[in-house]
Amino acid sequence: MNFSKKNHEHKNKNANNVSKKVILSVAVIAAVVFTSCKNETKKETETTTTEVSKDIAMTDLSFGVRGNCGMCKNTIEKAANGVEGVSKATWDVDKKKIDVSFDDTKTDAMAIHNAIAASGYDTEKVAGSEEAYEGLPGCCKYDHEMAMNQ
Ligand SMILES: [Cu+2]
Repeated sequence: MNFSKKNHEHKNKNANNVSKKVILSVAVIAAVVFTSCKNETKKETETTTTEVSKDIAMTDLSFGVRGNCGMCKNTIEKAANGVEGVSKATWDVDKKKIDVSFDDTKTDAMAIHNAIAASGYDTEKVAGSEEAYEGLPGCCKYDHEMAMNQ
């Protein structure tokens, strides 16, 4: 009788250990699942953000901008990219032309023309700032008669 009771207690203790292990495993799995869910949620948020920015209607525009060289390209593109809402600006040194993409809820074509002109460069609509032109390196002092959109 005594022996049998002791054996029974021993069994109970084993059962307790087993359930503790099970609980611990479940907790670990839950933590892993929770962590990966968190990561997935974060990824989904990022994806959504990308989709939203794709959904925003981007306006593509090309117009003439005078300039000579790679340094001009840097200055012109930096000026255009500095306008809030502009996502892409590529000036072509041979064609004397810039391609820009911008969010037309944030800016417009004239703001981009003005920003480029302020950096010293003539666009087909706005003459470049003379003061900024004076500050350009010698190689960048382009001819104001230069044909644009070549
Ligand atoms: Cu230049």
